[in-house]
Amino acid sequence: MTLGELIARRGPIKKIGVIGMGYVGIPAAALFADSLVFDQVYGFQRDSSSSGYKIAMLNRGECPLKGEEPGLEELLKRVVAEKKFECTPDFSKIAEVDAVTLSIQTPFLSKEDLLPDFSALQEGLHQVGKHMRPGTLVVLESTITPGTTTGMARAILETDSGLKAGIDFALAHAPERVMVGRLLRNIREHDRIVGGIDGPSTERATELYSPVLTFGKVIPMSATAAEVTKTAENTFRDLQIAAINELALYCEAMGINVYDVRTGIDSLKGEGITRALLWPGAGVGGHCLTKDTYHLERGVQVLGKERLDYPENEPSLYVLARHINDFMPKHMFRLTMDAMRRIGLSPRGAKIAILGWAFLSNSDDTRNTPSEPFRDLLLAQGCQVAVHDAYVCDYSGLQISADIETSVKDTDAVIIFAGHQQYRNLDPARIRRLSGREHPIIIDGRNMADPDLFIAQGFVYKGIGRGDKNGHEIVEG
Ligand code: SAJ
Repeated sequence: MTLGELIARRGPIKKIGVIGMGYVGIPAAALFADSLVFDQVYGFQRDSSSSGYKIAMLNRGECPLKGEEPGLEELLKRVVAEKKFECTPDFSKIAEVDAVTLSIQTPFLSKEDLLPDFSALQEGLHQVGKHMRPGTLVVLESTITPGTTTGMARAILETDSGLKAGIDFALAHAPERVMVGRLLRNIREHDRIVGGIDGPSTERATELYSPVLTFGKVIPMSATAAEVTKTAENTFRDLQIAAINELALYCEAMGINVYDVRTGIDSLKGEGITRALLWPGAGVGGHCLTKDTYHLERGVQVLGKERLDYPENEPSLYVLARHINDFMPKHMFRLTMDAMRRIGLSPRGAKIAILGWAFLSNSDDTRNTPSEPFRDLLLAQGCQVAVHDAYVCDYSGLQISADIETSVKDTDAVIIFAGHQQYRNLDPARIRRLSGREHPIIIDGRNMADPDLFIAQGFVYKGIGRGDKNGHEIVEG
């Protein structure tokens, strides 16, 4: 019997399992459960010390995710009340489902070697292999190195189940594309990349995801193409940011304003001739853009090393882009040191206020924040550092103030690192008074300050891409 016949004998997908009750799995399970097409959804969650609490919470219809997720808690309450969704640590129930998805995080073991930690995902795959029945559809939603679905995942599932992918069960990759704060909307409205290891797998996965899409549509392709799509969509965003960051560095060196140049370039409109200009800044954080380039790079090494034709002795453009973005906090540090030299201030003992610890504007998300390497460079010079961020409550071992005036009081330099809205209208005269300095320093990493207003108040100003202002005369009192 072919896989197609096995699936036809099993009939339409009615019972679904979602493994991993995190910011991807919970909304996915709730939306499957809310669909009239499906009868029952199990949310599988390990009863671990760190996450086991979610099981009881979810079964009460409560959402364990922090931060606002419009509509999610009401949706959970409804599907729990209708008994269409149940969270359970009993993975043997995988034997009951027609389709099971794995939404398990794949962090990097360490920033240095950039190797992904697939251990949690592998544990989930072992559970599926152990319990799944013939004819089941298995879908990986986690961000994975290209080659993982047809490689490691397939191997674990086949070994543990004794079944063969593409013959006894369907296997696909459908990468998540959700952003916190808009989880439900993203799943419903974004197009869904669905990549099976073969035609029947792609078709079965399309049957699973189509009912939850509203504006979005399914884009079918191979599993490996789906893995490359996900990692490359973030690689390209990182590349676009690196491109404008490099232009900002050039403009500083040439004494011009990168934002004038950006406006000029962006004026080139019309089909096919526009340019993808993003915004220069103090650095790139988060857990998507800082990692997915390295997933893609490893994928091409795993899948295409012998066949890859590439300019000899040239580094990957994408990895170079990563290095440029990771250089920006160091550039912010050099701008700070330059400003100190202008007023003969020694870094040792200098008091610095970093405004913004989150990696994203108006967010509390601190994952891989570029503020941290900047802070470390200052500490290595003997600076005293205070951190302000009204969105971030705690960060291991760091004192964070939510009050700007406290943060900038009696400081030599104010460094804008995040583009939080409240940093857009800082009052130069007030900041100067609070600093108690004749010539306080301001380093603008997110184009939040008007250089002329601060310079007029006697500040030493430096801004990313502001080659037109960074060498300004210092205005005496
Ligand atoms: N950044 C810049 N300049 C820019 C844009 C961003 O320096 O022009 C910096 C931000 O300050 C931040 C980092 O890059 O430190 C990442 O910003 P981001 O807007 O890309 O936010 P992320 O990391 O949350 O990216 C997510 C990704 N979504 C998924 O992986 C599902 C990404 O694909 C989305 O494009 C992005 O959200 C988005 O557009 O919101």
